[in-house]
Order: sequence, then C-alpha cells, then structure tokens
Amino acid sequence: MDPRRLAVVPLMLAIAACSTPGDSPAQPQTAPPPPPTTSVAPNPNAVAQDGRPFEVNEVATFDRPWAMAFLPDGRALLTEKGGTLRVVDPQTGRSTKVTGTPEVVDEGQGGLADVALGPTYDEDGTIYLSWVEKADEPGETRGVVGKARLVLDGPPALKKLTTIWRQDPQSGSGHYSLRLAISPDGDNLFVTSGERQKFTPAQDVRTDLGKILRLTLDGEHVDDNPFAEQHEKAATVWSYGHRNVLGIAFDAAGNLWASEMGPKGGDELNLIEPGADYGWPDYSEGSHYDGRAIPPHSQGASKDVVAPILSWVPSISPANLMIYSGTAFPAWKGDALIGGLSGQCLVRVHLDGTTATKADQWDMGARIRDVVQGPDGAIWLLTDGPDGKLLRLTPPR
Ligand SMILES: [Ca+2]
Repeated sequence: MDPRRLAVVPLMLAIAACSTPGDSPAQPQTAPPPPPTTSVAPNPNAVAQDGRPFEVNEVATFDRPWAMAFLPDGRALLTEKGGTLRVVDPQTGRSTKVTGTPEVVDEGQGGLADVALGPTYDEDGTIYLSWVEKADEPGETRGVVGKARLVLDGPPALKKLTTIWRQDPQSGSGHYSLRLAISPDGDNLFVTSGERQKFTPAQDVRTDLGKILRLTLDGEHVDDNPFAEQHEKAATVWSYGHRNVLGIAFDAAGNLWASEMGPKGGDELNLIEPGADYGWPDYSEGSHYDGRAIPPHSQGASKDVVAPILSWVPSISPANLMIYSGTAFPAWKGDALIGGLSGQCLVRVHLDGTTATKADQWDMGARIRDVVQGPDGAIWLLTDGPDGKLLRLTPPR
C-alpha cells in the first residue's frame, strides 16, 4: 500500500474534526487532485439548447464570493467578502478554509477582495490579497494589499502575512476597487485604487484615490513611474482620473486593459497608458445620479483626457475583466470577457491590437462578480450575493 495514503487518513480525520458547520468536507492536503485535462473538443459553431455558445454548470455555492485564482495543481483560491479565503476543488466544488487570513471590515462594498498568485508562487507560495481595514481615525477605512505564503502541505494556511500597501483613508464604504494584476515581466504589482466616492481626489496625483498604481512586489513605488519625481505620494501612480476600476488585465502583447464603473451610465473599457488622465470626475459618458450632466471625454481632448475605448450606456456595472487565452473557445482567443453586476451579463469584447469592438452580451440571470479562465480553457464565473454560485462554462457538446 502506498505509505502516503496511510498518512492521509488521520490527517483527513483531524481536518474533519476541526471544520465548522457549513464547511465542505476537507480534502487531503498531501494528495491534491491532478490538474484537469481538456475533455471536450472545441466546436466553435456549437450552441447549447438555450442558444448560447456555452453550457453552464453550477459547481458550488459560497457566501458573497468576490474573486478566484487558479493554483498550478488545478485547485483554486476563492475569496468571500466576509473575510474567508478557501481552497476549492473545482471538479467537486468542495472547499477548505485557509487559516491565517486578515481581519477585514465587511461593510458596504468593503471586505476581503482580490487574490492573485505572485510570480514566485511555484518556488515560495507567495500570494497577494486585498481587503478593507479600519483606519486610525474613527469611521475611516482604507483598502490594503498584503503578501503571504500559502502553505498547502497540511491544513491550508497563510504564513508571514504582511501588509505592503495602504490606501489613503476615507469615511464611507464605497469605491475601494482593489483589483490586483502582476505585470507580464513579473516585476510589478498593479493595484486599482478607487476614488472612495470623493470625486475630485481622482485628479490629484498626490493621493492614491482614483488611480491605477504600479508597485514593486513589496508594495513600494517604482522609480520610473510617471510622477515619481513630482511628489512622494505620487510615486506609486501609473494613471489617474479613475472612478471605480474593478477589472484589470494584461493582454498577450502586454497592453494593460481596465474596466471601470461609470456613474449613471458611462461604464468604461480603457487602454491604460502611463501618466494618462482618464477624466473622472470632470468627464464621463454617463451622468450624475441626481441627473446633472457630465461633459463627455471628447470635451477634454484639448487637456489630453483619454476617452474610453468602449463605454456602456445604460450601465452594465463591470465587475471584472479577463483576457481569454485558452483553446476551449478558440474563436475568443485574445478577447476580453467582462462580468456585469447590474447588467447580469457576460460580455465579450473583441480585441485587435489596441482596438476593441463589442461582440456579445449574454444574459446570465445573475449579477456576475468575477470571470476567470481555468487551466483547461473553461470559463469560470462567480455570481454575487450570499448564495453566490461558482459556474463553469464549457463549449456545448
Ligand atoms: Ca473615463
């Protein structure tokens, strides 16, 4: 008998004894499941019975899931807004809580947010997390980013969790943003930092509100950032004039794309250039919620305001975006997929170099919080809310 199996059984019993109600049965940590293999031959012309070019399978349910990142062994990390980090087996939907997670402020739009694997994950297990914490002044909160080592050769745990970046604190509980992306060269961490519903700070490069930031892997500013020589607080800023950027992704050519929540109408897909002004709160394709008009980006052209590549009126509320690189849906390779919250939709945008065209918008019947590509090229969605679903999209058979 494989001696490893003898070691696994008592470990499983120990984990099961420790699990709290609502936890799925624990998985043996010493024997992770093998990576899934592609079992479905792509057929770009196939449609499911409902006419959509994919089949939807519900795999599991979570409490307000927010983000997901696949691990090299085929499992995935999944955040729940209330503060729980889980290791999920996407083949079975079973999951195990990760210990050592930070204390989060779970209010309004704040909570545990994004998760991303560091470029050295294979060697040292480094992952990045973003969440919201209490700030020093009463009633103020801020987004933060932390770095930790994920240990999986026992009950899943975070070790050496350290906070490496803190957002300027504000009152209120909206527009934190807090999406994470590692640059293609593995040298930098990009963080989206929302304007916290304060509007004008988005135009001030001396605050990190309403910005996309470029940091070192330890959360420091980068010396050749566009405003590094202007002001200490501006040294982390990569682009500005943003409202609430919940999607950020690099394409295969290294272009950085970001999806941004507009006000009433005017959601945006932007191509991010260093040092550029994306217009908020002075310019938008939408209007204020009280009905006041906002000039369109074209009126800011003389001030070098960068207009979105695409915009949506009425809003779809883009929650995340990813660039598809798999083979399961070959016709979509290189395209952007965007999940819509209020739009309850999955959107495909055809990308060709730096141009973008709206291609598809599929009704999903639920608010879509995250869109992730699996190792086999399947597309995984998280729906929003207390019974948020993990959905697997595969080509119709
Ligand atoms: Ca804009």
